[in-house]
Amino acid sequence: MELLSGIIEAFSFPELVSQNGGDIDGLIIAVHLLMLVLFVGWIIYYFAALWKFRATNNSKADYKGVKSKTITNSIEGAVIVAELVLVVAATYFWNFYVNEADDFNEESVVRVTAEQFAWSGRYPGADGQLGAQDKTLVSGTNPFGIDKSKPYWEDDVEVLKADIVVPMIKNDDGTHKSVTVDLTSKDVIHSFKVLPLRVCQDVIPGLRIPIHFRPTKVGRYQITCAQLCGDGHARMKGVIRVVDEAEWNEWYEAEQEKKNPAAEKAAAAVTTPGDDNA
Ligand SMILES: [Cu+2]
Repeated sequence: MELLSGIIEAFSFPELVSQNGGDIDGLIIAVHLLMLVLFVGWIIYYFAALWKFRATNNSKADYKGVKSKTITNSIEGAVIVAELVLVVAATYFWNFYVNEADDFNEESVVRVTAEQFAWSGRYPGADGQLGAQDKTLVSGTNPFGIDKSKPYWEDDVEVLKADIVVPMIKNDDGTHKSVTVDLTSKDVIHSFKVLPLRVCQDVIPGLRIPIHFRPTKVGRYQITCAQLCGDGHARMKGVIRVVDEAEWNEWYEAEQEKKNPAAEKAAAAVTTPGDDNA
């Protein structure tokens, strides 16, 4: 019984904590069903051919082969239909997945930087803008390769090789707000994979690749590197921590405070009278 439940678990989808992740599951199911149909079809064809061309019925081999075009045409037709089904099903499910991001805004973007062999995050500070990053500027004292000749970097919040924190915010209509993760790498190609969120995207040095998802459950989820990236690849695990809105605000403010206590106090002094009147 334990073995059976183990087998069922091994073939089941992992926990789903993303609003549109079900569409990815739908795509996986559609592809598997198509493969099942093809598998059964080819098995039937294989045994039919074995039977039709058996030695007792065709004692002398005919090296000219079959003259009729029926077989060739039906095989080509099967390949074209299978390809079409694949493209249509993939576009149908993927369309839902990629078209539903909220606009970029300061509360929902985190730049994730991969390196051999860890994940780090940066968040825009009070100005709502992320400073520029350039992998050629990476050094011992500038681990993100921040371009300090450009604006906006000073108040950015940084989490170096630690949990990537993202908010789970529920909209009034019951849907969840999307989180945009802007991916880049300092060294080689990695891949950002979080199974419960149903995201997997290659991370390429020199490029910024945004992905999005809508977390639906707070918790700690493992980030796996899904691209062989060096001898420490198997150890390249990270954690994405989904927190509720109150915890997110608390965490974000505390990180901003850590980063820039003076500016934070000045901002608080300006906003306090207005808050009191509200
Ligand atoms: Cu990696």
